[in-house]
Amino acid sequence: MTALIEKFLRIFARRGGRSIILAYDHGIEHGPTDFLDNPDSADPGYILKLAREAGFDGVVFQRGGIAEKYYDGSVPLIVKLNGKTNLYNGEPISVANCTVEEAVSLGASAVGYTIYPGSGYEWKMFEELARIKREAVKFDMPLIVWSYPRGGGKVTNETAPEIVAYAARVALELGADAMKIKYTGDPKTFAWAVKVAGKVPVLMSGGPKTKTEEEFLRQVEGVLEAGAIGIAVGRNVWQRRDALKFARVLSEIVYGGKKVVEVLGEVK
Ligand code: FBP
Repeated sequence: MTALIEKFLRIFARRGGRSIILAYDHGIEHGPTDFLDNPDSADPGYILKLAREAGFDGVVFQRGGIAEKYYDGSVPLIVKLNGKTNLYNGEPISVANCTVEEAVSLGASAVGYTIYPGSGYEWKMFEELARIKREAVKFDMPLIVWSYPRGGGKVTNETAPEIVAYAARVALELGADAMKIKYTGDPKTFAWAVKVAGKVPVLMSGGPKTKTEEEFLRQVEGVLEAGAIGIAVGRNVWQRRDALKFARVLSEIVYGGKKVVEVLGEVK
């Protein structure tokens, strides 16, 4: 275990080594349509309050619009250093809009960076990530890599088990101190991704809101069973009308070690 992985776990996995991080970079990644299901979620202040009241380990914000203007220090912050919009239609690429030094000055406890392995611009993101890694080490900041294979003509299914495992391995090899990867859909194949991630803690990325609460809770149960330390999710929490109630049920599973069957009564 490296010192930066230990630091990440100390801050973002405070309870039994388990972690729930609330992702909120969707305003740039998908646009405000993501906020329509629960209009309160358009307000970053609401997201901070939600994370705090649910007792989550952290929030993910972009630097400018959000971290600079809303962050109040009440929940550990991960500043997402790069981002792209949904309006962009080319080969997947996401470039930095913030440095590690700037993230530190915004109060961040860790930084995040997305790579799209397989993209025609993979080399560009890998190069930038290498620079960021050097800077992160200098500033003693854990680096969380969002590893989402995409583009280039070879990635046809982002959640195929071999693709997710490849995503995990790439994040390990490029120096991630924690990683966020998509769920393969079953614990057995996800366990392989966790294994090839080596010493790097794995968080599941949520994806679009599932039809039922139970469906998402089963995914969470599956990733924990597979050895992931937790989840770094957005839409599946704050798009729900009763987001706080759902967040608390998630906590019972992730931190409390409960099974889905034990909490189903609370979400029905
Ligand atoms: P969700 O839980 O809402 O999927 O958020 C996780 C996340 O990684 C966000 O940080 C990011 O905005 C989004 O997914 C990007 O998703 P994609 O590129 O797959 O549309």
